[in-house]
Amino acid sequence: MVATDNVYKTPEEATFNLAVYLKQRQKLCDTALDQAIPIIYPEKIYEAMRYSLLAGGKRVRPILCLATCEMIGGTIEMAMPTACAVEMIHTMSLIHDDLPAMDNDDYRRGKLTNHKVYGDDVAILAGDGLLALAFEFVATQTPQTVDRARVLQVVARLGKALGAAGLVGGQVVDLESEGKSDICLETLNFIHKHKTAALLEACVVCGGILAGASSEDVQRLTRYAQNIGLAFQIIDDILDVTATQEQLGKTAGKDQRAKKVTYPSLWGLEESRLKAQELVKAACAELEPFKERAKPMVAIAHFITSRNH
Ligand code: GRG
Repeated sequence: MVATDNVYKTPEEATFNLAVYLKQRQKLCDTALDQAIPIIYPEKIYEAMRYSLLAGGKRVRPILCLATCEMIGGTIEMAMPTACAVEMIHTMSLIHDDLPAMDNDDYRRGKLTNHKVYGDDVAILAGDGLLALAFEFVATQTPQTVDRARVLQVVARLGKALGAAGLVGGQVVDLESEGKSDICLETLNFIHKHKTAALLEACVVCGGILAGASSEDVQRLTRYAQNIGLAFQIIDDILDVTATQEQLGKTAGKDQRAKKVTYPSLWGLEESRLKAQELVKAACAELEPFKERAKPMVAIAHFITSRNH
């Protein structure tokens, strides 16, 4: 008799356990990130880069990158350098976002922000160092078995997601909108599609490209990621109102104090939650053709709306 995967498992074991999955994947990512940046001369910059990178984020972005690569038929090894790169880029954007010239925050990931520990000058350079390393890492560490044309596409997609057409553009409109009470839904959507959703989209699509996703798959992955990206930000806005500093690891209630227009300020908390759930449902519908293989990606999408930090 040929045993299938589930023959000797209880019904609980046979169903996908997201908590266990996330914990395992976080550990894999943390180990790879730790090994990516050894401390050499000049020690201060490597220590500053490691301080924020290894401060213990949820690792949603690298986990999504690995999960997409596996769903399309690739391996963790193929996508790990890109997964590390997206976390380096994300951390870099957090370091710069927290600077006095930007959002001016004292806490991040439950610790003092990078500039509070190392000063503004080194914090800016730590971000720059992480950004440069991200691209070097994808180019030099992706296994040679992965087609170089795919690696080149990943580099191009990451660059686009970060620049003026992505995070940088979203941040500029966010800064311009500060203190204005007449920000409309279109502008709010522009900010978050660029500041938050663009990088999540790059994580998912790059994971797929490394595994050889077809153009139809890439379109599905793009729509999945855009939907979870916006849902992620809606929940981020809700948590700013409802969660504590201890839960968030950063200052809570900041949006209200800064009189920022947010999804809850436009729609209210309940309507915002419903919209986030609708976006997650639409995202999951895109994964139907991948059947059983989509289980982790579907569960991660639901985690985005059920998380409390
Ligand atoms: C990328 C070149 C370049 C510049 C950066 C500062 C800036 C330009 C953009 C700001 C981007 C930003 C901080 C967006 C917010 C995204 C967001 C919702 C962050 C919270 O992410 P979580 O909850 O955090 O995944 P953890 O700590 O768990 O990783």
